[in-house]
Amino acid sequence: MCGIFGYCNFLVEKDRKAICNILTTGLQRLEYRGYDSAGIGIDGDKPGEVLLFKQVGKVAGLIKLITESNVDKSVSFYSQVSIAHTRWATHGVPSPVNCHPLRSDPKNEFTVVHNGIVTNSAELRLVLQKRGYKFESETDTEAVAVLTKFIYDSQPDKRITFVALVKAVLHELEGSFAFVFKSTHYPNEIVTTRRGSPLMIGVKTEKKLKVDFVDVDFAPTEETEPYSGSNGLLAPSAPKLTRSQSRAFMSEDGLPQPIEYFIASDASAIIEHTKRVLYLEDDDIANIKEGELYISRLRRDGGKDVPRTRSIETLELEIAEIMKGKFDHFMQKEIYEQPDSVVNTMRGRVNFATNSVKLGGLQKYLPTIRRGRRIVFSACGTSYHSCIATRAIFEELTEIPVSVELASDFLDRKTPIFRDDVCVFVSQSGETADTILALRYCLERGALCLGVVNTVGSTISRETHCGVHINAGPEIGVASTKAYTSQYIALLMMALQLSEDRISLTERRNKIIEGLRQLSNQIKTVLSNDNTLKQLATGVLAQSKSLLIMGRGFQYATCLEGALKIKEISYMHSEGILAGELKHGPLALIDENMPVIIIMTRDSLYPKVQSAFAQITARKAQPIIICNDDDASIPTSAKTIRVPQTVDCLQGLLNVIPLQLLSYHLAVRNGFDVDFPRNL
Ligand code: UD2
Ligand code: GLU
Ligand code: MG
Repeated sequence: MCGIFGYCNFLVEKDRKAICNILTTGLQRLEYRGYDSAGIGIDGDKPGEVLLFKQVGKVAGLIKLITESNVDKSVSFYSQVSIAHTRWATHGVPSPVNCHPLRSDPKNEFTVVHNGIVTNSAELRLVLQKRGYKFESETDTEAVAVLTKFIYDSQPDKRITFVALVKAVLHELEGSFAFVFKSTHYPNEIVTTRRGSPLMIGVKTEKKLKVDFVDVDFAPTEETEPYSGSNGLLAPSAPKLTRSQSRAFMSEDGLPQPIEYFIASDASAIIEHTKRVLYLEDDDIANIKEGELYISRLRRDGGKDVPRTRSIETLELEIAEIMKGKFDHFMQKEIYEQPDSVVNTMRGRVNFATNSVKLGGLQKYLPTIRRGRRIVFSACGTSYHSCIATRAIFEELTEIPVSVELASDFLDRKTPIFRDDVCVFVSQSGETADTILALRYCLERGALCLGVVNTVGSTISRETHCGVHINAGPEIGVASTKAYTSQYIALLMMALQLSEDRISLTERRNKIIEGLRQLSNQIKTVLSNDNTLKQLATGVLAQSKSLLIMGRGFQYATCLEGALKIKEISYMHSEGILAGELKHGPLALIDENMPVIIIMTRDSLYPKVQSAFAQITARKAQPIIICNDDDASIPTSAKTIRVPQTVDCLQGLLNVIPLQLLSYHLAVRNGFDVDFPRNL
């Protein structure tokens, strides 16, 4: 999820100081993505020696560590490969040992940097530990480094190529990742690969490249695919070498030419060195060796519809443009990341084949939680809304009473808390002051305390007895968007797992899990209607001073969260109103001038929301309706925001997205800095 950078030079002289500089500058270009620690791996003075520098905190701290170390910075290298990483921890707290590069053993035979999550790392770790391999970190990544060494060690003649070795490793891995591998057994050689996480290679030469693409080796023979199936781990065999020559890097006269390569997860780290960049596809394996770049495929068929060349493109972007991709603001980028972030939250946890959910962090505590006499959620702001959103499904699935508390109010009231209470603390950063105080209050009273946080190693993550990391990736925009949908899913997964022993609810659970499976694609559909929202923001709503958002049941939380986003980002007055409460006051606000959004997606409360709709239209309001895309009962004259239908308890995940987008467009239209709202 965070930053990868690698540097290879061939026949270009660089001293160690310059190399470290290139690496740390590369990392600094990736800093905007958010991270908790940083590290580099470079060649030592003796052949076969690799030096690692790792530091928690900012890259500046890493630079200090390198500067103050007594390694000789003046040593020159004509050819070398080095790797660097900024980490956003998912497996193991931010600490120097958990920092990347991770290594296979104390001699640094294999060192790896990794973005993403390897979901079967616990199993791999067990297998490897049984074979006597030692682990020093808590990361998923270390299992990959050690596995590489294990496969290498089990080659009788050690003649396996680096590429074949990495292929063998990849066949054992599940999850989403980008890797760069370095090894003392393969000096001046690097292997890099990706599956579901971006990776690109910049090329810098004096002379023009011969062609502007690299051929991909589709490995027509058995030889580069040593294992079939995933139990290959137990029976590795030595593959022979095959490799296609890449035309791009040959010099005209056939002599080797000086060249530098920059590997990165993001073009912003490459652009200052070269504008010539090649993007890797999923399951591409790139190998840089003796100044040449080879690309091959993990599987023999190479994958359906995968092009047979990778073109070397010329980037004409400014760094600022790259950082936000095609987006103008981080908030917008993060809204658009949701099809991926929701999958990352479920990765390795929801098993769609068996319709089951397993949150590793809660496993041991399930009986205690089930025995609890009530569940108390405490949170602030958006996190509080994720609790409101999932409260009903929690109660339905677990049959345990649930209360939801604003952390500050919870403390003000000095609420009674007992030993058999289960208290859940939800916070994106894990550092929300009021939520931490509420947590400590409950700890003192002996309750079981659970955290639901995005930041591994944060105060709430550390001080709770157990919990769930939502793995949504760093959130840079100050307004929380993707963290909301991921918290929502994390809480829902918790409810699903807690109810796994209730046979009578099997069908309900299966429907929800099926809904989760379709979620990512449905979010894409919602996002594709962004233009409607932009039109609303620049059209009917442009001059509004106020906006009411109403709905009920599962959608009440959506109303509150939508209204919060609008207040927070576009500084417009907005209120979320429970439609059932209309006649007890809020109806007085309604007339033809009051802008209203009403959430009318289909669920069991649909008739009741229709009656609220009738009440407000009777007072001449002209509400904008959030409804399902196939709902024909909506008056044709009404303005609608259409969303796909899903299971009732998941519908809020889709319905909130138009409101996130709307608040974004309203803010942009009013000329506000979306990423730095004025109150924060
Ligand atoms: C965990 C581990 C991972 C690996 C994997 C094996 C971490 C961050 N993840 O991923 O290293 O061993 O299991 O399957 O190390 N926790 C709290 N409070 C919170 C959030 C989490 O105490 O607010 C605890 C949780 O109970 C667990 C650990 O932190 O013990 C990791 O939680 P997770 O959600 O990352 O767990 P999982 O299984 O996805
Ligand atoms: N899962 C890896 C870790 O926790 C990599 C995280 C990242 O993408 O930075 O160390
Ligand atoms: Mg803990």
